[in-house]
Amino acid sequence: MPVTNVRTSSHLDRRSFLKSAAALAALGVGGTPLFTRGALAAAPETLPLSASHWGVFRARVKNGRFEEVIPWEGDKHPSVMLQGMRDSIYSPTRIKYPMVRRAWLEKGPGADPEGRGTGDFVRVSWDKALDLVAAEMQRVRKAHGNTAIYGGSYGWKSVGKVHSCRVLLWRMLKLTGGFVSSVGNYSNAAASVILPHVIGSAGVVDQCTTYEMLAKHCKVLVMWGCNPMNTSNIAWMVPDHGYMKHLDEVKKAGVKLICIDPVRTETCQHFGGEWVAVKPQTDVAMMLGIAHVLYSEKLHDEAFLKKYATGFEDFRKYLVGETDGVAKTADWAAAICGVPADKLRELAHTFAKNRTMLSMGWSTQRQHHGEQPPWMMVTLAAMLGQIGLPGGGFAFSYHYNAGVPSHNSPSVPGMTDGRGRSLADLPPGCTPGNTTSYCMGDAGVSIPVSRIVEMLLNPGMTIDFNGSKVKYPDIKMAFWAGGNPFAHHQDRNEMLRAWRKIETFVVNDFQWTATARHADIVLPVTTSYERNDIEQVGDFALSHIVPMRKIVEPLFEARSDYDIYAGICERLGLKEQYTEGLTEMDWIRNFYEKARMTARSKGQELPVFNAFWNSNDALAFPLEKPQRDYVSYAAYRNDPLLSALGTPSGKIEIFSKAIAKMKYDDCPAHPTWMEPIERLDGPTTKYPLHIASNHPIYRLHSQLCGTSLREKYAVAGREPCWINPVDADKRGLKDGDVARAFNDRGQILVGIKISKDIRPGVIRIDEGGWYDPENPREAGTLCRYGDVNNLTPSVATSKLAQGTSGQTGSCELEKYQGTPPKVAVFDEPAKQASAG
Ligand SMILES: Nc1nc2c(c(=O)[nH]1)N[C@H]1C(S)=C(S)[C@@H](COP(=O)(O)OP(=O)(O)OC[C@H]3O[C@@H](n4cnc5c(=O)[nH]c(N)nc54)[C@H](O)[C@@H]3O)O[C@H]1N2
Ligand SMILES: Nc1nc2c(c(=O)[nH]1)N[C@H]1C(S)=C(S)[C@@H](COP(=O)(O)OP(=O)(O)OC[C@H]3O[C@@H](n4cnc5c(=O)[nH]c(N)nc54)[C@H](O)[C@@H]3O)O[C@H]1N2
Ligand SMILES: [Mo]
Repeated sequence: MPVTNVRTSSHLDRRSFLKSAAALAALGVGGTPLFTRGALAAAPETLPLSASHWGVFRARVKNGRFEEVIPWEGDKHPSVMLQGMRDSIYSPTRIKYPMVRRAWLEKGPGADPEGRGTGDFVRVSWDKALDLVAAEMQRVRKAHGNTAIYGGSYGWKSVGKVHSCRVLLWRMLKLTGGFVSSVGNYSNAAASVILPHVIGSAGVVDQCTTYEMLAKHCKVLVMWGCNPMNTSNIAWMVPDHGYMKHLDEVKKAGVKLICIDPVRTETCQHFGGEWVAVKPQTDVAMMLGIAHVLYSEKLHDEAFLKKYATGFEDFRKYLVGETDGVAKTADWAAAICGVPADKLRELAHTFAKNRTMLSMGWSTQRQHHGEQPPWMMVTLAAMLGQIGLPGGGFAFSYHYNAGVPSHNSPSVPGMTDGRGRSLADLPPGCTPGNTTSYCMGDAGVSIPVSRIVEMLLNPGMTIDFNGSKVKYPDIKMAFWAGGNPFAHHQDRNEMLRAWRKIETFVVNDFQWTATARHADIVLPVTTSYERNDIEQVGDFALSHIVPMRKIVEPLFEARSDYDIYAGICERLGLKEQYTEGLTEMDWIRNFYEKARMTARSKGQELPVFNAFWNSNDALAFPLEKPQRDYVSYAAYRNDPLLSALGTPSGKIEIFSKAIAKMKYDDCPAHPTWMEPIERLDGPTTKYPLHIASNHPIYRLHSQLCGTSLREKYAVAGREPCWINPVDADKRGLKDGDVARAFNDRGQILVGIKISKDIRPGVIRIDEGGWYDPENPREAGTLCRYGDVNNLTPSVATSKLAQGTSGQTGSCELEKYQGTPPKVAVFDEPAKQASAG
């Protein structure tokens, strides 16, 4: 998920900035001071500008009500998701008041934990709610210490540097004593832990060779489980949607697109790409088959491997079967991955003969043994020998807005932890294994983020993690802001059992997600449309700084996360330390002024704050040639000594001595095919259908599920389940049917959508559907709407990364007999409706 540190090879000095700024000014598209054209001509008060994960937009406001979303003029490919935003302000699932679960309120912390999710809440005043939270934090800390409070609070909170709610929560929890934190993410945990061992950097947050360079030099672009036309709709900051124009340039240039994916994706369809419908979770076997063809036909680049990589010889022995007696031939691979051996041979020849870019998304590493696909991809690219050449090599972030060139802009800082230490969304230094107290929530413990349920179920247990050990603390209280664990975490029923061990669960949100419904104390927060803020546009493009202007006044009793934590700190005598005496606008101004100073050191003169804020427009930054011509790993290729990689050997590590030393049974020292716990046609797999729990087209995870956008995709009022006609026929299923998807972990209802764009044996149920338990007290109860994480396993990728395996899992489907139960999760909870 979060991409905040974009790395490019070159930084511009002042002179080159001035030169290019002058050139841009001559073209009338930039200059000093920096404003987008026509900025001041906008009518600020009628169409306030703001920004979201779905893009920059203007709001038409009438009588204090947000009536219409108008995509920003600078966004040439606005996301359809923008049209769902308004509903999240006004929907029946809006949390209106502070609420406390009745049993908790009447009988105290830990009472009737099975009753969570039943909706029996009591409305309380803000004063009472904040008193309860502050007192409970003190009680828990006094009785059990700081390590009894979990504040990892993972999730895709709203954009904005000031109201970044997870950071604000950490600031409060650190100031008041400390907490158990988390490292890593659900997005790319496996890749971002393995790749530093292999290429010396996290890979997933590195800029890619620009699309412009691909259009010029690349002949074959392989989208390996990679679908930018869906997943680049959003960004961790604000999406620029620049990828669309660039993708079209690549298409016009005649680059051949090959999509290796169980789904014929939007990207594949748009390009008229060739679809290779691999069996999910078998990509490593498929790549080994291709590697074997390259090796046995001497198509691999020995000189490159010698000069730029280490350990090929160890890998070679495995490839040809000297170590385990199994040659990883195309025929061997075909039997596993379902792609015919001739096709694998053809792919090997195509890759070797043409300038080829291998571009992998992140689904393949969000699987059991998810460390292996990215490692094998780098190995395959190293054998092809094109790494560092324009248009060739490998990439891990084209699906995530990379490849759009980075503008020359200053970064806008965010909140600190109250002791002056930066609290970036993803603290750059907080890589797994970093045991400084700063990364550990100041309580001395931090866990790999997706291990939360394992931690709750096993206090005191020690696990391996990338060469270090983590001992699980005993958690009594958890605080969540800006995430939806009852959507994002796997194996919902196991999770429900684990949650019963928590005595107090506090949730800040603006909507009644399943997480809020399972809380003990629910605090209603403002949406980002009800407050002011500031943000940058384009996680990689970094093209603008955008004022986020308040659109409407807060609804009901909603308060900002900032005000909520200030209120808690006030009760513990720490309000001044928390707020530093600053208001919302003070913080925005401060962050802008810091960016202005950084810009000045680059020779840019930004407008004064008031001019920026009142312009009601985004501030544009120049784009320069070195960034437009960026080629990843060119510096390494040109000078492997001066630009050595950050690995122990300074080279690409196909064999890692560091990993060998760890002696993990589930992560050997070179890329290896290992059977996942479950897979399509796997030797011990019980259920016949693989579940692709992809990222949704019309949502950001669970966000916007409770809006009218649902009408665009829901089938029979449920989350859609894509299925191939062959599999539907076998089960007597028709388009629009309600079906029950089930396995030993859980059961959900889904709406059937028959499509030839999905491989036989695979169904697609996107992650993020709202969990709607029929009987919340009963383990294994039916989810009426279709939260796919009732079916997925919670197994970790391996001891190395301890990442989520959300894209692993298999199930069976059957037509639902009788009248399906009504979906209730999008209704207002009864108690709130009757309150006040
Ligand atoms: N099976 C399966 N599971 C997956 C995945 C998968 O591919 N397959 N993908 C995983 C990935 S990559 C990710 S990143 C996670 C995503 O998981 P999450 O990031 O937890 O999902 P979101 O739905 O974005 O949840 C964000 C929540 O924050 C709330 N929120 C927004 N703004 C604010 C604010 O200002 N203040 C407060 N207090 N709350 C706010 C929203 O209302 C919403 O409830 O899911 C993971 N789960
Ligand atoms: N619209 C939208 N965009 C998003 C998000 C969202 O929720 N909605 N979430 C954002 C976040 S937080 C993240 S982390 C990224 C996630 O980005 P990704 O992880 O790349 O996205 P996914 O949709 O999970 O998977 C991408 C493709 O991989 C394919 N795939 C699944 N399993 C396999 C397999 O075993 N082998 C192969 N070869 N292909 C496979 C899927 O069919 C899909 O086409 O997306 C981001 N972008
Ligand atoms: Mo993610």
